[in-house]
Amino acid sequence: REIAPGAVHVPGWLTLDEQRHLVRACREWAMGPVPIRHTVLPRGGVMSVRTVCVGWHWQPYRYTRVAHDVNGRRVAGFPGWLGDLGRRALADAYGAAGETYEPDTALINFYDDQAKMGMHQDKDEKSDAPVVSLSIGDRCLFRFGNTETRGRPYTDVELASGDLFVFGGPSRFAYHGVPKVYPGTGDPATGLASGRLNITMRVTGLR
Ligand code: MD3
Ligand code: FE
Repeated sequence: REIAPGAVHVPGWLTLDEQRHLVRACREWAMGPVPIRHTVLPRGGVMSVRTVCVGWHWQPYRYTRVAHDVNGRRVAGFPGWLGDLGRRALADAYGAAGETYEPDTALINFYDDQAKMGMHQDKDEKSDAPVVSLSIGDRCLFRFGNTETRGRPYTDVELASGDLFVFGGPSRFAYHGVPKVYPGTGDPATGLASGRLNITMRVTGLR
């Protein structure tokens, strides 16, 4: 379960009911006030995943309350129940130490059959608090690297629907990516007919 110091994988952590609830919430967030979209990078690249945020809006490479890059509207608030889920996730992955975790933003990524995410570090947060990741829908190949380079050494892990992953301590600033999703491997009973959903909770360190 601990694939590197501070990187803990808990397969099948979410119940089917929790997955259904999250899918329904993500579907509503995807429709506004700031609709889900392919993020455009500063040098013109377009990400293949589609992203919607709650709490704070991530635009490469900063967090704002208002989505200047989409429609100028304020993002939806970060719901209390999602923070509760994050604290429970931390407690279950690490044993105690979840009580004080106060995530204030969630990035929701939707992957269609072709979408992927290149190797990157998440360092736009001004906090070294852990990241909680929840996966729903199709399985994917997740690549967890090192803090020094985009390349080897890395560890490949399959992430499936309901899996929890927590990245803290020395793993918080490691390179990671999603080289591929496996189409048709999800359970439609989650409410997601196809594709993959990933929800990450973070502490921005902003106020
Ligand atoms: C390790 N998302 O949103 S989740 C991202 O599946 C992101 O959509 C991927 O990378 C996805 O930034 C991977 C696993 C993950 C998320 C954040 C991390 C691993 C992480 C932050 C630090 C270290
Ligand atoms: Fe990331």
